[in-house]
Amino acid sequence: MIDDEIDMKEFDLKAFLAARKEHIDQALEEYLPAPVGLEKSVIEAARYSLFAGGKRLRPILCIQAAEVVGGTADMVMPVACAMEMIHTYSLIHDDLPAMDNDDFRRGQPTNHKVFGEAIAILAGDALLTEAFGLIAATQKDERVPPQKILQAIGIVTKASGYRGMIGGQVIDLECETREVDLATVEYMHIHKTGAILSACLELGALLGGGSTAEVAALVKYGQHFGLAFQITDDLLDVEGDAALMGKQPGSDLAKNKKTYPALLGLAKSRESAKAHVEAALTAVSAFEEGAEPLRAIARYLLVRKA
Ligand code: GRG
Repeated sequence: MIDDEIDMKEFDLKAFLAARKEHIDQALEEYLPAPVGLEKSVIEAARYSLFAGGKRLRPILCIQAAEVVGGTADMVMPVACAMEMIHTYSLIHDDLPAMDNDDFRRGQPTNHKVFGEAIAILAGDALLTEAFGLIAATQKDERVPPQKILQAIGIVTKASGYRGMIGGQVIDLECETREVDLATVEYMHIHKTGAILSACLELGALLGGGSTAEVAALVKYGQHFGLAFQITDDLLDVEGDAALMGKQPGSDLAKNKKTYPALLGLAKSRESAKAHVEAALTAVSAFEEGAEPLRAIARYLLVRKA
């Protein structure tokens, strides 16, 4: 049992994240079919990106939110993995020539570089579609009421569609060719990156059986976490290490991306990331020791190298 391996008194975040990642990888392996049949190329392409070394941050946050309100990892594992599949689809499509046109991600050639554009588009589409099937399959778990599964589908749709990630991506692409203010950049970050992260916490808390107040507290944590995550991502693109990130820094500047460092400078961006991490910690202060992993993950944003 993963939970038995966690010593909350001497919390070792690295070991905790590694154990969680392994658990999630096993579940994803179970949910994704082996590449066989005439359609095997698209499954191979989806698996290539899904198992390319992602940190599994989104499913980990979903599981932590469930546990902190008294639920269990297995109750939310299908939904947690569905969110990782949606995240993976967004990265495959984001790297396409029509979008950011990136050749490398996580130190490996991007999906379209290996499988071609058409299969990469279809692999992303397949991951998004199958994610919803996986959420619907949660109905087999009698601890999760069907009403909550319907609510979860609404949350995922809002966070991943034009009211969330896709909306943010459109703003990101369209802002490359015009000047924008900090409020617009913040709005873009909240939608492009924050919506999915925050939805992971909401889904975990909801399906894990949290009260309305508990769900609201975890959503607040997710919103601040999302902003801190994206600001630190912007900072890494300026001052990160290529070997640790698996891609060259400086791509935001080269593409005229509107980022926190571009608008605020490095020092103020770091201050802003710190303020959002502190606000995320405040949001979960009522949870006491059970929220220690969430606290440690939020603090880690300020020192992350990838
Ligand atoms: C194409 C529909 C569509 C959306 C794209 C999220 C997104 C919108 C694009 C990703 C581009 C990007 C680099 C955004 C910055 C934040 C981010 C999502 C970074 C990658 O997330 P990590 O660090 O990735 O959690 P790993 O590799 O660990 O899975």
